[in-house]
Amino acid sequence: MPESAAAEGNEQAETPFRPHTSHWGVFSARMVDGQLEVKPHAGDPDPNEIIQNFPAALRHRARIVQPMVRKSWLENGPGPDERRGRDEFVPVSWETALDLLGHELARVRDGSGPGAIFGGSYGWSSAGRFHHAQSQIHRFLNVACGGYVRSVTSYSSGSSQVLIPHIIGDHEGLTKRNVSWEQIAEHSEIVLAFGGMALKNSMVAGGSVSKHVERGAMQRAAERGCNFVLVSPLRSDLPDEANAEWLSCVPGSDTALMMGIVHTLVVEGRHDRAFLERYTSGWPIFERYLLGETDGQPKDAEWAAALTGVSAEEIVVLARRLAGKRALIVVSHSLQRAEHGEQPVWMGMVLAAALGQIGLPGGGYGYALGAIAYYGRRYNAVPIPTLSQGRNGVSDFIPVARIADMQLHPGETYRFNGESRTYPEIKLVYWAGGNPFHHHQDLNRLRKAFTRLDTLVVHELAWTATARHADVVLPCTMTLEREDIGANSNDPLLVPMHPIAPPYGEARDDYAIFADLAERLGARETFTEGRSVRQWLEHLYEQTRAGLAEKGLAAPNFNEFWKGEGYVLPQQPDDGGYLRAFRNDPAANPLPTPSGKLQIYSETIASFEEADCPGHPTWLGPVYVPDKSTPFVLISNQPRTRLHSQLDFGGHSVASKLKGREVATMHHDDAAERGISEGDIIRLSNERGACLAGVTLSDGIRHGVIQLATGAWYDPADPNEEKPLCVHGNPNVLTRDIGTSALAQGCTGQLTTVQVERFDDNLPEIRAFDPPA
Ligand SMILES: Nc1nc2c(c(=O)[nH]1)N[C@H]1C(S)=C(S)[C@@H](COP(=O)(O)OP(=O)(O)OC[C@H]3O[C@@H](n4cnc5c(=O)[nH]c(N)nc54)[C@H](O)[C@@H]3O)O[C@H]1N2
Ligand SMILES: Nc1nc2c(c(=O)[nH]1)N[C@H]1C(S)=C(S)[C@@H](COP(=O)(O)OP(=O)(O)OC[C@H]3O[C@@H](n4cnc5c(=O)[nH]c(N)nc54)[C@H](O)[C@@H]3O)O[C@H]1N2
Ligand SMILES: [Mo]
Repeated sequence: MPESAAAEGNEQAETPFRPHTSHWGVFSARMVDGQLEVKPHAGDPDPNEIIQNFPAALRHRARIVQPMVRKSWLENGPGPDERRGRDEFVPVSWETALDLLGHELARVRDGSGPGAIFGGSYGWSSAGRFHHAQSQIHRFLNVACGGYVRSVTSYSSGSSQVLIPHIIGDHEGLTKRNVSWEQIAEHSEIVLAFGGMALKNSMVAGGSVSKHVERGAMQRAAERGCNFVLVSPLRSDLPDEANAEWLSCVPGSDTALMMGIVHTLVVEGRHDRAFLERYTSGWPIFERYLLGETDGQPKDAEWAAALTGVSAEEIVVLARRLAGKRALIVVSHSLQRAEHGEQPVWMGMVLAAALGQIGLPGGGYGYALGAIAYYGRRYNAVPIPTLSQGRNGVSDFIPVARIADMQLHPGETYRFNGESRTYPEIKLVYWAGGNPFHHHQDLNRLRKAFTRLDTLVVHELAWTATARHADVVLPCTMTLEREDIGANSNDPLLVPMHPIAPPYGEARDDYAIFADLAERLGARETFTEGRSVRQWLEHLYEQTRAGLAEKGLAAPNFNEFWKGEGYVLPQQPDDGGYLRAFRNDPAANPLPTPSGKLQIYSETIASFEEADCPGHPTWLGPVYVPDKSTPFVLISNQPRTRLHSQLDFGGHSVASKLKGREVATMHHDDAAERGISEGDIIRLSNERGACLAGVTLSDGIRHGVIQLATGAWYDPADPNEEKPLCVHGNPNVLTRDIGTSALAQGCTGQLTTVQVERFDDNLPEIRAFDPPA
């Protein structure tokens, strides 16, 4: 056979790449000789390498092969049990697993009522509008069990979500329809970013993202002459392309720094009095506090310098540089994921208001810009497909990060957003699409909390620590093993997500699992509405198609859409959202706050009388103060090589580890003082627990600070101990399980204090990715 014919023959036999999407980007994939190949979407200017976790993950031994039931639960029935997370598992058939679980759900539902089921099931699960695990589990619990205790707010923005409606208005609008990357590229003169806008973070978007635009936008802005100033303990929180100045600050001190800047503006008469007068309420009360008239302490640059580690001179110069410019103040989510996390969010708004820039293109307050790729973009003009979740018959809820408190303190009261509430008595917890052993703080406490239940059910694609602590473990498909529609309300590309590989082992779709369970609870028809998966996709697609048709736009039918590479939806104008409208005409477009203005003082919040969240931004003293036994501040931020804990066993994530462990960053000098060198294994510890990590040394981190990203799977050396050493590097064995304040009760996982030592003992084996024996 001539060579060219052979080549042709090969080409014909080649499996085509087919489109799919993920939280980390649109891509296409195919299987060749049992190996998965992925390549990023051709239209993406700056693809995210996290998609490279898929190939090794797809058939990894960490995947769950078949349904499993915990031995003691199987033998003794449901009930509180210390052995959760330490016990053996018994493989069972799907039939048996679903019979047992259907029976248990009926027992709890009929015996204690749906209010004894916690179905918050917080977590990012996978992209795909139909197989979205949270939508599936909530729909199932509503339809088949009469509802569930839910969770409100998120680990991402637990304090800002409660605070912002009191002081500005709609949280979603503030983050998603406000200052955009297009405006920054064109208009901003100075961008002051507290916590930065790290590209590692904005590479991710829940649902899908077809174009990663952040790097390019910062580069264009910098080339035009826009100045970026980064306030962070880590220099890498802005990309090289931003050409930023770096102000290294003490973690947790941003509120003081902002106050020092505003104080300088005020005493030098550089604040925008007309703006404050017209668009804000409560400034005079705050100004008295700022100037020290109420507490005897002026919040001046000298005062701020002592708290923040940024010199008074730098603070004064920065204040002068900001005044009169098209200035954008950015405050990252991370700042509010710490005790008193409400304060920097509120004070950031006050700083932006004092500069008078709120509502102008490229200026004002870009809260959370750069944290995720759905901020700073345009909204779609038509609805994206959404699965209806039905009606929840239970009104009770908890703030999401109070999950361990709920289980450890049933019947006790707590404060939340001005209310005194009571923790419910939960018997059964059901999780699909989240990993509390990733997201929650003080994991040794969480382990204890999970011993108190009758039953923990987990749907997972792999043996996470959460799955290991469950009584019933049901293996679910990975996104690549099913068909779906990918979309995000801030990304124009609607993606036909084709199945690339058959399900692993006996794994089934969450939908199929819930449908069979619903049958056992007498609700199959209501749950499935008689539709197959493909019929559901057609049904959901119709929402978007109808939206397009209504606008008189070409609206391909499902089959045409399915055959294509993705359909580009129309988007709304980049109009600055409600803050621009408010600025242009505050009488016609008041903010949905009690005063209709930006609330520098909030009577409502003041009336709650919470000592840890007074009526205006307040410096409540440093929280994360190193001492002799814990001399370092630990930053546990988002990981660069994966999304949270997802596919930690994938190739890209594993390649970033050192001797199989997560890598921490510390300053050269701090390391030298402790005899620690590049590439060593270190032990981080405090009163709550300890973990091992690899270490890399840098001068891009502040002295006295150590950084260890989240996401390494919890891997206890000896699970029978009360506070076992995590040998893999999960920082949540160290973080404290306490709310941001009585106002918001948000997650405080970002910061804590720790001891750091070189680890010279024999290195314990990593077993996080081995299935249980
Ligand atoms: N210390 C500290 N802790 C933190 C943070 C921090 O800054 N510091 N950040 C917090 C933040 S912002 C967040 S959002 C949380 C994130 O916490 P999570 O959202 O809980 O973390 P993920 O690892 O994304 O968990 C998703 C899980 O769903 C599984 N999954 C994926 N697809 C499917 C599916 O189709 N079906 C089912 N059943 N399961 C699926 C994955 O395997 C994974 O285990 O973590 C928080 N925790
Ligand atoms: N690659 C990747 N991207 C992600 C995620 C992921 O898991 N992986 N998770 C996504 C999710 S769910 C969310 S909510 C967002 C989270 O967005 P963020 O919460 O903003 O992200 P983090 O990486 O936790 O923190 C950003 C930076 O804040 C800095 N920082 C920490 N404490 C302080 C402080 O007190 N002061 C100052 N000035 N800076 C501080 C840290 O150096 C850190 O790198 O990220 C999203 N993007
Ligand atoms: Mo998040």
